[in-house]
Amino acid sequence: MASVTSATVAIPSFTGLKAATIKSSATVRIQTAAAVASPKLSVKSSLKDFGVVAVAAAASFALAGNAMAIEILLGGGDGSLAFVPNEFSIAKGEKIVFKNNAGFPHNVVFDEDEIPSGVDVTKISMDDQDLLNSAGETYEVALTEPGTYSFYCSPHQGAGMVGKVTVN
Ligand SMILES: [Cu+2]
Repeated sequence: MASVTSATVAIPSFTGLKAATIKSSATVRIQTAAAVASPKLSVKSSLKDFGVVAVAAAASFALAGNAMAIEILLGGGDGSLAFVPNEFSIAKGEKIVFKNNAGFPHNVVFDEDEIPSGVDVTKISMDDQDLLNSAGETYEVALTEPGTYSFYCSPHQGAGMVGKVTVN
């Protein structure tokens, strides 16, 4: 306690300007950290909202029979832990509707190392902890950057529930 006090007193009297500079840069660092943290939180909550909207949107797709969407089943009819189909191509902007079919819970997480550069993996993936628990539940995403994307189901990645989509 005594040494801290003497140091605090000593620095400003030694070089007051330098101490002030250090102090202000420390403040800037804290503000930067807070600024980074809060958008991350809002991205997460907006993804949750998006999931709710996606379920409603998928229902109207089925009714309208919109050609600009592809449906990928989560879990095969034979009980396999797989995306069906697990490799496909789509036009950019075309919606992918992942639909819970069997063997759930499933989710859809893109591999950050196997997507086109510049694409934010958090904006196209479900949260790692988020799961589709009942039949017919959907997760919908549109990919706008051409390239190859790998994705997986986090509970079943080890069982080979992985897929690949090429966006043209
Ligand atoms: Cu799965």
